[in-house]
Amino acid sequence: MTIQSKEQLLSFVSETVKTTPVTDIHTHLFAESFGDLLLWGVDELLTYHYLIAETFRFRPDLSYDAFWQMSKQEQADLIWQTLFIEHTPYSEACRGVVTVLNRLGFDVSKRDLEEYRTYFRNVKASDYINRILELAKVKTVVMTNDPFDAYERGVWEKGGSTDSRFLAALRIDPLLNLWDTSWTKLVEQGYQVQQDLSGETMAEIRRFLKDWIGRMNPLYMAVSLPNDFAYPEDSVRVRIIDECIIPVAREADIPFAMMIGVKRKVNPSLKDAGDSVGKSDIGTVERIVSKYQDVKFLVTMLSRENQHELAVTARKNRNLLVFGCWWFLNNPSLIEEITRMRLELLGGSVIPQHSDCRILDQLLYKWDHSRGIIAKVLCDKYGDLFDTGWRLTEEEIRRDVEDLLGGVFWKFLGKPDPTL
Ligand code: RAT
Ligand code: ZN
Repeated sequence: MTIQSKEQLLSFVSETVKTTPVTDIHTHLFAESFGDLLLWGVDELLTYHYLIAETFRFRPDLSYDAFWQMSKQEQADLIWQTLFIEHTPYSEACRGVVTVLNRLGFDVSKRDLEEYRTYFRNVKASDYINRILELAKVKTVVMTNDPFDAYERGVWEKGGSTDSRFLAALRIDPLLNLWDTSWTKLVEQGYQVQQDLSGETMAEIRRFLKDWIGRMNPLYMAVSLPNDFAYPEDSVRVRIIDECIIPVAREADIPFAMMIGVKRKVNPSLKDAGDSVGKSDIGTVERIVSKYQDVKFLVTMLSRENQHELAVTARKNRNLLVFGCWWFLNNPSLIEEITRMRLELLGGSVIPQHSDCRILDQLLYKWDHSRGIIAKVLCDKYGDLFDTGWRLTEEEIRRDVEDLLGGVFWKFLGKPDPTL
């Protein structure tokens, strides 16, 4: 049906973005069969590493050791007191907790942490997974699966995920970023590799990757890379990319996802919260994606400064799909700016957002907040067309939104969306 008035257009777009089910292409969530790796509940929400970093800013006298020695509940109490009671929770990560509690039906004006805890003590994981995925309208979650993690390996040996809503991504950070310590872990898993990459090492790394691809059936292989990642370069990392990752990605026909721009451990005392951001050289992305045009690359970059040139690079290379507003970019002001710019340069050939959730409940806020912004940008773009006399049908808007919230990803993979 063709939409005739601007008012009708804007309300249809907002409603469609709000209700269209999402494929969340990068999270740190897990299916229930992964046991303790799946995090959920209010104490996990409050001890999210984004909030830990914010708490230390208001607690100059708190020693790092003292904090890490506390129980999870004590940490959560301190974070709640510091960020939600003694200050107003308007940072994006704090606001997220409030959005989640509100969406779960709590009266947030009471600020009663014990009431939230009581609720969570009485919920079963499987029911909660259903409730959150339904409320957040997330149909598929892509996990981050680490073959170097002994506990997780055990889960895969028992069959991995039996829940079709949770799909795998093979994460290989240690292989590319910490070879000096990770090569022995390959040896422990039965691969004949040498630290100096000699002998059968490259063939064995390929065998390792292919074995894990066979076990996990991942949608892509992924790595986070430092801001000074360079390509080409005379380094172990680049040799492994050229001789192992690229040929295996090509053969398995899965993309290589590069998440570029992290400065790991700028403050190691903060643990997971101690990583930072640095600007990267877009030339590195340009060179690798144009050298391997028959391989697919999913790329996100962490620095705001790299966003425009990344979108331009995607215009030149159809084997490059830009995704998400990652980590420190996952803030309303930046999501809006970046989404607007990407839609202007790339139309709908982009994945505007992923959640990066570490705690199941966060799906509620990460997607609610992002959907609102994506809708706003789309309303502007459709509105501009409307003003010229261009008319859209409801079906066309539904198609566009479904593409942005998952379709583009599945088409890029060359796989049917399993939920359709
Ligand atoms: O956003 C985060 O929670 C970060 O700590 C990282 O996990 C990042 O998203 C990554 O995937 O490396
Ligand atoms: Zn992540």
